[in-house]
Amino acid sequence: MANSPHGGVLKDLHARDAPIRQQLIQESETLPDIRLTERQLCDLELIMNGGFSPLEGFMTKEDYESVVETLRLTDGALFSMPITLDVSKKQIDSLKLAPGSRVTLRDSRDESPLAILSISSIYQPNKSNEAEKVFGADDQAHPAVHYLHNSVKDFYVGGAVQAINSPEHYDYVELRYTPRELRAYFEKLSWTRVVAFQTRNPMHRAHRELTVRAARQQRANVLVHPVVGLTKPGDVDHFTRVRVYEAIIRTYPKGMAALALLPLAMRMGGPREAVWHAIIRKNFGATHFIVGRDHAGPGKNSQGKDFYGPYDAQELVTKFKDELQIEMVPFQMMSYIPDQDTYMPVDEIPKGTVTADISGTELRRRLKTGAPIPDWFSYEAVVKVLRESYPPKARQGFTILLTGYVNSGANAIAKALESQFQQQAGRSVSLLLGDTIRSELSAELGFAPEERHKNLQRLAFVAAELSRAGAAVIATPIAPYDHSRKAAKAHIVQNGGAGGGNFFLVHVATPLEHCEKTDRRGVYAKARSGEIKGFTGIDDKYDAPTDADLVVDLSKQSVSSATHAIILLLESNGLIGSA
Ligand code: PPS
Repeated sequence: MANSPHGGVLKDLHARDAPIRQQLIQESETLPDIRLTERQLCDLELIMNGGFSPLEGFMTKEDYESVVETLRLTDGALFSMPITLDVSKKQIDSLKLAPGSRVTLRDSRDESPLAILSISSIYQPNKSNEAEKVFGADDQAHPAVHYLHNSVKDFYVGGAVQAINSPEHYDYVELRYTPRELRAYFEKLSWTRVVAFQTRNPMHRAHRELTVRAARQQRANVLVHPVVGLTKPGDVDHFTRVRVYEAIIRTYPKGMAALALLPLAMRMGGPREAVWHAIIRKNFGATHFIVGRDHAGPGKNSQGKDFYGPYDAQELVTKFKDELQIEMVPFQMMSYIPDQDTYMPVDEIPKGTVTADISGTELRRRLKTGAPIPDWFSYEAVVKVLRESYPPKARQGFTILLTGYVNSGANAIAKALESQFQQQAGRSVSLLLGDTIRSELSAELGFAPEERHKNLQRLAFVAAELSRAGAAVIATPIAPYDHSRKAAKAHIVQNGGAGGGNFFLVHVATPLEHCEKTDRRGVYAKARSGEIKGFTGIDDKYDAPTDADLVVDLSKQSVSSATHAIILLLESNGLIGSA
C-alpha cells in the first residue's frame, strides 16, 4: 500500500467530476473565462489531480489568511503554501466576478476549458505581509516575492473547482503520472516503501549514490520526482534535465528506482516549501522524502545573506512529522574518495581522507570550455546530454554587430569575416547587411528615429534566433542610437544561447569625412543637397558607442587588419580556435 494522502482522502477531482463532465463542458461555454498564467496552470493541475489534497480549489480569504499566519487551513489541516488565483480589478469588473458566480478556467495556450470555479470569496491580499510570513522577508531578491509584487494581480478569487480537463502536455507524456496513476504503479510493483527525491537540477553520480543509500537504509524503492513546472529562474531547462534523469535512472540497480515528473510551480520558499513538498509526495504515495540542505532555497537576499538557514527546512518538516506521516530522510552530502573509488556521506569520512569534488561553478566552466568531466563525477550519458544543451564556446553561436556611418567600410569587413568563418567548418554563417535587412524585413520602414529603432530590434530578433541555433551572425546596420543598440544587445544576450548569447559590438569608427570623401555612390551628396533627409551624420545624429568591444577605423587600417582584430577578439573569448 502506498502512503495515505494528506487528510486521508485523495482529492482526485477528475474522478469525482467525471459523471457530470459533459454538463460542465456545456456550462463552461456559457460562463465568463479566466485564462490561466503558467503558474496558475501548474497549481490547477495539482489541485485537480489530488497532488494538493486536501485542497479542492483555490484558497478563500479565510483559508489564505489562516495558511499565511499559521500554516494551517481553517479546518486545522496542515498546509504551508498559499494556493491562490490572482485576478485584476479590471477582470473582476468586466467578467462580473462575485461571490456566488461561476467562471471557466481556461488554458491560455489552447483556450480549452479546464475547470469551473465557484467563487466564494474575492479579496485583496496584503502582499507585503504574505512575503514576510510565507517567504520570510519582503525582499524582491527572493524570486517568489519578486513575482508576487510584479506579476501577481491585486485580487485573489477563492472557491471550489470542478474538473473538466487536465492541462494538455506534449513533452515526456509517458513520464507524467497523476497521484492516482503513481499509486497504481506502486501497487502493481508491490512497492510499499518509497523514498521520493525532489530535484530541480541535473543529477550526477553523488545524487544517485545518496538516493541508493537512502533506499537501502530504509529498505525502500526510489522515486526520482523532479519538478518540471516552474523552478528557479536561470535553472537548466526541464527538457534537458529530463534527458539527464532518463540517463541516470538506467544506472540504478535493476527494479530499484522509477522516474515521474511533477508539474509543480516552485516558489523557492525554503522551510515552508519543504513541508509543502512533503505533503505533495505523500499525496503521490511516497512514504519517505529526502529533504535537502537549504531545500528549495532561493539563494541570497538583497543584503547578500542566505534567506534561510541550511537546516531550517529539515527542522520545519521534523516539527510537523506526526501530522505529515511521511518520513523525512535528511539529504546526506556525498563526497568522492578517489583511493577507494567510492562515494561516502561527508560526515562519515574519516579525518585526513583525500576526497574529490566538482562544484557547480567548476562544472559550468568545464561545460563552457569543453574540459573533461570525469566518470567519477558524472555518467558519460549525462555529460553528453548537458554538452548538447550547453555546447562549449567553440561550438556556440555569436553575433557581431558592426555599427558605423554609411560607407564606413562595415560591409567590406563583414564580407571578409564571412569568408574567414566559412573557411572554418562547424558553424553556419549569416550575413545580415544593413540593406538586406531593410529590403527583406523592414521594407515599409523609413529613417525616423522610431523606425530605425524598430529596424534594429527586428535584426536583433533574427540574430538571436540564428545565434541560438549555433550560427555566426555578422550584422551591419548603421545602428546610430545608443539606446537601440543596448536594447538589441539585451535581446541577443538573453535569447541568443542557452547560457546567454554571445554578442560583440564593433564600432567601425571611420570618420564621417572619410566616409563622405570615399563615397562613390553619391549618397552623401544627395544628403548634403537635401534630396535625402535625416541622413546619419549630416542631419541626423550618430551616438558613437562608449561600450564597444572593439573599435576599428578604415581611414587608418585595412579591411584585413580590422578583420583580424575581430578574429582575435573572438579567439580570446574562446569562440573560435581550439576544440
Ligand atoms: S539604421 O539607421 O540602422 O536603421 O540604418 P540602416 O538600416 O543600416 O540603413 C542604412 C542604409 O539606408 C540608406 N539610407 C539612409 N541611411 C541613413 N539615413 C538616412 N536618412 C537614409 N536613407 C537611406 C543608407 O545609404 C544605407 O544604405 P547602404 O546601401 O547600406 O549604404
